Amino acid sequence: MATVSEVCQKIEDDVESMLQKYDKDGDRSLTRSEVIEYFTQNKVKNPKISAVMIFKLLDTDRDDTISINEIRKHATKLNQKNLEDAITREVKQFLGRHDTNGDQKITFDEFVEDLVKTEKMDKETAKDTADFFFSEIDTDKDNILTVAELRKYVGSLANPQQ
Ligand SMILES: [Ca+2]
Ligand SMILES: [Ca+2]
Ligand SMILES: [Ca+2]
Repeated sequence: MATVSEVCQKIEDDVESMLQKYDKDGDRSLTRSEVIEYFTQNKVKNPKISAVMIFKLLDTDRDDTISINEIRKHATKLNQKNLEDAITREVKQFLGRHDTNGDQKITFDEFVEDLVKTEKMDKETAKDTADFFFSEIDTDKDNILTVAELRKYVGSLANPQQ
């Protein structure tokens, strides 16, 4: 059972291993000739056609170069299922900790009360902490955290932009 950050690590590892394989000149992007060269060296049948397939799959902006972002997008897609599962688990854990009345929503007061009770915070610190969480997660600003908002938040942590 991988956590969200473990799945993210796996995605980054996949990106690195792909670069290690194909990226001859080390500029962290792949040209068609780099891919063809790799296939030729590894005795893949029809290296040119195989390269066409790879570019069709990965070169989404069709500039004939596979950028690191395009590689990452592809690796994310391959790990999508694990990522979704990890997000679901983490949202569930978060609800399990803070949703005291079990309605699948966390109100501001519920969150504050819970912090006071379980984290032994004083009321002021708890409010500040809750303020921080709600400013990050409560996108529609109704002072209630829903499952959808939590998923979006956990998912956004999972998409490192570089
Ligand atoms: Ca390169
Ligand atoms: Ca491209
Ligand atoms: Ca909300």
